[in-house]
Amino acid sequence: MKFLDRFFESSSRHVANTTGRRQFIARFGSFLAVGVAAPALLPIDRTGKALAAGAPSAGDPGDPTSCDYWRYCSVDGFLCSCCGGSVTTCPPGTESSQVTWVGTCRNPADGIDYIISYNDCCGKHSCAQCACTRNDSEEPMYRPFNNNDINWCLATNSNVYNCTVAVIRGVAS
Ligand code: ABN
Repeated sequence: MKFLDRFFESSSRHVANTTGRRQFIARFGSFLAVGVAAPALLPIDRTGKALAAGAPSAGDPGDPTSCDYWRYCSVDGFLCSCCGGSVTTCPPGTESSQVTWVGTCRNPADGIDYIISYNDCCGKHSCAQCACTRNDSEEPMYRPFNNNDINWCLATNSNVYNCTVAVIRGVAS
């Protein structure tokens, strides 16, 4: 604490001696503002929040265990909601891929197009339940993030593909 006292005293004196009072207050003010604002600018992993994204406010019609469910408009794989997980959560013992492909699906409840990411859940074994392949807005393999025929279990502990979740990432403009 003494060190801090001495540091602030000497730096305050230095600034006060070499500048005018108004300049000193202005500089001290910007120093405080940076200290308060900086933590807000630090990078934050928002994956958890995105994975927890809930239903659109107008409603989320349909059955997430059915391939007809609106969020699956560009899915290719096994539906995690049939594999012990849900439409947004991986089954216990599996891990969500952080790299993924995205599609745009229209929610029939509000007519809005949403960006959906299809994260593969990785580990254990292939779920092999509720196989679902729909290709709305899918693009060829040379645009991999818009292609659904890829095993995205790449940067995960296991490369074994288990099933796929469909997470709303935002509204398509
Ligand atoms: N992303 C689903 C998937 C996994 C393995 C093979 C093809 C597609």
